[in-house]
Amino acid sequence: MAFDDKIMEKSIDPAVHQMLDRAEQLGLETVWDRYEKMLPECGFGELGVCCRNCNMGPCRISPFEDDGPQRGICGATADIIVARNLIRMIAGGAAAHSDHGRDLAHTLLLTAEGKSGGYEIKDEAKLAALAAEYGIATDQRSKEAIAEDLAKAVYAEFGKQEGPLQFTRRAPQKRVAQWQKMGIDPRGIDREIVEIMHRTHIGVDNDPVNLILQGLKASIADGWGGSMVATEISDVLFGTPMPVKSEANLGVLKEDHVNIIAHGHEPVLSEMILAAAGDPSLVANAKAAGAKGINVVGMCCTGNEIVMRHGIPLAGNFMQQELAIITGAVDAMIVDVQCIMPALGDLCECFHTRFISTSPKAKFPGAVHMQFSEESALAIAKEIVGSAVENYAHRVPEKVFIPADKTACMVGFSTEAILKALGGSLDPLLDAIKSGAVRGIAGVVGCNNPKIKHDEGHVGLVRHLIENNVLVVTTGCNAIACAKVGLMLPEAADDAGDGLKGVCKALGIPPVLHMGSCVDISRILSVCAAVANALGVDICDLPVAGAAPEWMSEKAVSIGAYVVSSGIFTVLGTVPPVLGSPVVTEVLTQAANDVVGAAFAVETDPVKAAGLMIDNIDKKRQALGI
Ligand code: XCC
Ligand code: SF4
Repeated sequence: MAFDDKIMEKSIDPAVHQMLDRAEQLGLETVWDRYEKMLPECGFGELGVCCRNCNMGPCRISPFEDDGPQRGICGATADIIVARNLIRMIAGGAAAHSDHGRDLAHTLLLTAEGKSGGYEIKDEAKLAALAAEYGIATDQRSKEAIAEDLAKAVYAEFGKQEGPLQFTRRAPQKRVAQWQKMGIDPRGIDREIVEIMHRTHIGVDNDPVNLILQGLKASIADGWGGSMVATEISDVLFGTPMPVKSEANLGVLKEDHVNIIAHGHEPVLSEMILAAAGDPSLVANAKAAGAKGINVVGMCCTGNEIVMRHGIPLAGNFMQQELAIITGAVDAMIVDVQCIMPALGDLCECFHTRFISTSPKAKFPGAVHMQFSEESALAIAKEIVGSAVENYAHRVPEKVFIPADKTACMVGFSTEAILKALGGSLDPLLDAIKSGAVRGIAGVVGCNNPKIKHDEGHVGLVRHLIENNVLVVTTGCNAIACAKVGLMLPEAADDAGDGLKGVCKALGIPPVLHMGSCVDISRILSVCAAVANALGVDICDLPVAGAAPEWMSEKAVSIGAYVVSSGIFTVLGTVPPVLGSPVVTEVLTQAANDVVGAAFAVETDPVKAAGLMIDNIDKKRQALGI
């Protein structure tokens, strides 16, 4: 189906085209409309040169050297203001990921103490491995006793005053030594975030380089701290993902079922929603109401968490959350935290959809708040699902329009699953890299952003990489974009270059491996560390690269910072608000190489961005002599 250019240019996804057309017919506003109304966006903001850190201001620095203020009222230059703003974004992102990790640690502790309402320890092997990493005795001890010690140990990582963070020691020795030399080996997770807030208060740290170093330090505490805790403890509680088949895109909604979308981030909620949706009495209620059953689907990173562990279908990525409501077929949109648009409330009022918030940390206009608590998790989840079932009767059939589009995918490539696919050791992968069949590995991650044609940045970049024999690992909204276009099927190997194609066919894996939600970028770090350790080199020596083609969130800024801090060259597809500072721009794109062995590049054209990544991979191959 073809629509007018105004619709076609917004996304590459046919489901999105149909839903935007539908929105237009119904006179409904979406994120794309609000983006257009916002244009031109604030030029000072784009450059990062406005400051509101004290009430002498707000101040903004003129981009023209001979016209307008060159200093804030306190005397801060553009370099200082840009650096402060940037690391405050890192603080926001690191806080979000880490608070997610903290919630998992809390749930593990409650579960170990027998106080949680429905959780169990599902992966004892992982529990034992993590206990060993923390030096916790496992011999002759119950899993609850081990889990209690582990939960307390990881819980303590957040409030620690002195380092190191245990998981940072997964990094190669050389990497840790470099962090120590640069003073960016994090102490406690919370401590580094708090120190950003302190240093960026008026009149504290006014050296742009010193500010950025603290930003890197806090970001490492996210990637190798809070995010890694979130991933590892989720695996202990809910199981380590293994390959599983599923489907992606709005076509996973079912006209004849109660449709529940779990949207947000933390599996603590979504796992229980799933459990509740299987409750025979709720299913019976759904049937009594005339539905064939209860259909739970996921959105954004919550979607990634439950597709990886249970094969629950993915309804879509960030830019599709409003479109899902506009199908008129969603009986409940259940959310927890992060990436949930406050616009959903008004939109749900145009349909029968019940918008249910659950976290004490995240309330929304127009939402019904049904507060979730780990202590009575299953009972509350049943109430929430019950409310969705009850709402099915209010669905207006004339308002239902579900696009048919959905694509099969194979997901669930945790580090453990990748090792298993390789036959238990990294060697086949290392051999394929050495022989050149696999040129290198790229981590492609991150959000959607209306500044970029939806999913084009993601898919264009990933396709170019696999055509050039670069194996892609992905998380977040990029993963969902790839799933929707069929890149996560073993058959997609046919779209890859000959070398990668051969390797994928031999192993029966897709050329694009879904490694999970955004906190699961920590899985990518763990794989990189394992490969570097196996080769006896640092991560910055590996033929790997990272990209966030359509990033928008503060979390993505923290991710970019820790990926670069880990030694991985990273290309950003939307321009970060730093160009107002020559110093900050230079540090991020050049000087970072001397500090952490990697730097950022900005490239909005996806094919050119892939080209930069391939160049970097080739350079590393050459240096390794392979
Ligand atoms: Fe959010 Fe995690 Fe970005 Fe997607 S990729 S828009 S952060 S859901 Ni994390
Ligand atoms: Fe202006 Fe300085 Fe206050 Fe920022 S901290 S608002 S630059 S006076």
